[in-house]
Amino acid sequence: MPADYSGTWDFISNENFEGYMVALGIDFPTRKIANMLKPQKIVEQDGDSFTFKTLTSFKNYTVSFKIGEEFEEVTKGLDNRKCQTVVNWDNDKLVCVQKGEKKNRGWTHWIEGDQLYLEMRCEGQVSTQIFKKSA
Ligand code: VL7
Repeated sequence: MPADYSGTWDFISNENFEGYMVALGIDFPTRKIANMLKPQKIVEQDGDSFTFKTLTSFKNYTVSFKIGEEFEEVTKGLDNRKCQTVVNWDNDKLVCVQKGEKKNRGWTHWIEGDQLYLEMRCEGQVSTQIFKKSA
């Protein structure tokens, strides 16, 4: 049985989101707003098929994928780049590689207790967000 990510997860904390956004070339006013946000993650999981919704009062972002199947991701409303994206299991972690203009871009999700972790990587920057399972 793979890990179960499904559910609603509420933001707890952010580390170096600023550095990650700078690496993505996000402009200063947008970063100022984005740094204030407390995103909610809504995850739908059906076997190896996933939908991740990131919801905020400013912008929303949704991505759907199947484990091991590369697809074209357009980060619409974020940095608006095209990536060749693939997500794989690493034991119970979900490891995403976003091939494109930016080097070393991707993210990893894992669960510890009732907390959902997200590490986002771009160029040399690493940002970690923590979420708590919604009541
Ligand atoms: C997606 C934002 C910064 C633009 C707005 C910030 C609002 C909320 O990679 C992500 O999620 C994955 C893993 O859960 C699934 O897609 C995080 C948000 C990253 C990057 C760009 C700042 C403007 C963000 C929609």
